[in-house]
Amino acid sequence: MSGELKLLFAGAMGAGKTTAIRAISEIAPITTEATNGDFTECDKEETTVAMDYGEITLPTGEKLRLYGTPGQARFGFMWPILAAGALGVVILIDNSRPDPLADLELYIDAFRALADAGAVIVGVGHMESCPRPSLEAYAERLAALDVVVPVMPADARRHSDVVGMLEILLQQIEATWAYDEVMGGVSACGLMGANS
Ligand SMILES: Nc1nc2c(ncn2[C@@H]2O[C@H](COP(=O)(O)OP(=O)(O)OP(=O)(O)O)[C@@H](O)[C@H]2O)c(=O)[nH]1
Ligand SMILES: [Mg+2]
Repeated sequence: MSGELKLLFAGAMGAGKTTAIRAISEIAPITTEATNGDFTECDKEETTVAMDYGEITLPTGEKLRLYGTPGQARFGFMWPILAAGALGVVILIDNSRPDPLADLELYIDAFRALADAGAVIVGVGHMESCPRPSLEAYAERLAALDVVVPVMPADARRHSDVVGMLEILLQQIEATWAYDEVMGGVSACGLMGANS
């Protein structure tokens, strides 16, 4: 196996990137939380200022490295740095934000090469309290952007939701990037059993 196996979590402030990595990491995640000075954007106490880092073991025994981006736009310069060498990106959307479809568009644009390669999954959170926009609206916006990637409801606090997204994303990568070669022929299936 050459190179590291790396996935990225991206999305707006408060979308749940740090929460998702915390929910599934087998090691104590490395976080870079600082006091949130931008309550207009999101009213939570802390925000990521550099990155999150966690790990999960694949059925092969290999480590899948999980990186979370800082959501604040002023740290946008970190996104391509963290995306370097990533196999794919989980884009998390907070459906309670003012314009979640605009958020979707922003992050698809930011990770356009991976989206074009089908190496993206979109997870929509806070749907229990904010069911709109609907998943159909997301699918329509993705189609309008000429992007064919899965979109699903996902609560970043739930281990099964986050692992479920990773499984689908890895299968997607397998289908589009000759993932077998990258992974030494090992299927991503079986992740659901890990750390549950
Ligand atoms: N009710 C509800 N809360 C959620 C859901 N997903 C995430 N959360 C909560 O939303 C918050 C997300 O916070 P973080 O994980 O810090 O968000 P982040 O994306 O890392 O934010 P930044 O680092 O500031 O960019 C946490 O309080 C989660 O518990 C969901 O589907 N429903
Ligand atoms: Mg964070």
